Amino acid sequence: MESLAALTERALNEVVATDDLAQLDEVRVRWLGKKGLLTEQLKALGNLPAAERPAAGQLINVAKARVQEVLDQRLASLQAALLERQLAQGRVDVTLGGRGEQAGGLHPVTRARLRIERLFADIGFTVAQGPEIEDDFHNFTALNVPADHPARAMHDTFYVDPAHAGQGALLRTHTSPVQIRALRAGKPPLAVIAPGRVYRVDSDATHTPMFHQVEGLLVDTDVSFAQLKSVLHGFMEAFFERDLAMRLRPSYFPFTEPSAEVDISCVECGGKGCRLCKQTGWIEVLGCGMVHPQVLASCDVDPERYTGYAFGMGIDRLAMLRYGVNDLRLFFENDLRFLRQFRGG
Ligand code: 2NL
Repeated sequence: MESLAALTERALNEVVATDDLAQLDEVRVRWLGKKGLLTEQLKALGNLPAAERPAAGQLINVAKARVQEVLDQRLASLQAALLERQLAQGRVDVTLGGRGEQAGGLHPVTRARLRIERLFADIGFTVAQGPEIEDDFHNFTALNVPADHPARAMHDTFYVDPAHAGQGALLRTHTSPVQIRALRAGKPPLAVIAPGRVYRVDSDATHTPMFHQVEGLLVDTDVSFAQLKSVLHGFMEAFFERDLAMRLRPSYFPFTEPSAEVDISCVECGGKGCRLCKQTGWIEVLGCGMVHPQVLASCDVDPERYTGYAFGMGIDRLAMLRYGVNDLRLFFENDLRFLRQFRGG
């Protein structure tokens, strides 16, 4: 009869000679399976005198463990090789064109942003961009937000190093720092809009920790609140492609004085009252005001000579209103059944 050592040798040779997972599994079953050749050895122990069984059984178990170990190693290396091959075959040519009806489209938030950019570019604004990781000066101090203002606290602002909340690098909470940079880098007259991602510690049915905002800033001599109101009204009617009523309510922002919140007549019911406008007939769409003299001074602009207006609005919200999306979270789930409805845009 073949010795245990010879059997083990044969099993190991078979394992090492396999070159795919199916073969390896056949080898495993042949040697270690329920009726495997090494397993059968254990069953044959009954033929031995009782005194010899424990020692002989232990040798067989050691042999089985050795074969199992080499088998596991082979399994790992065959799996790794298979993955390599699959990755090499699956390489995609990202330069290939789209395929007709399967082509993608722009995300509705992107569509809304591009629409806003185009409408303001049409009346002479330039589009500015800036870093999403900001410092305290550009995000808060230059905007006349005092050091003890609640917006700076941990519960509103994401700090890059949470162990030092309230100091150091932060994720911008609005796109105003882009305009601060633009104003400090250039000289009035200046008209910029700054669209982009902003971050706040806030997450529920109507707030996502990252959202999209666009802010506008115009600085020149003799800028009036009436100009601000007229530009915003023109923008809203162009964005929604319809006549709209607009009203301003007094409000407060540290960076503007006076400040106002702006409502438009409800885009769903036209002002009669519905669920969207909570029966008020009005929808709040933005905040605005005349740039605070302190903000101009922080940008080395003489507040005696220059005046300006500024405004800020949420792109996600405007996209919801324009495209009739009733749940903010749909914009962030990237469910293809939702996104495909915006194909071709
Ligand atoms: C809102 C309100 C607002 C501004 C943003 C601003 C920027 C500079 C100077 C002065 Cl550089 N103001 N931005 C002004 C008023 C309101 O946003 O509700 N945003 C979603």
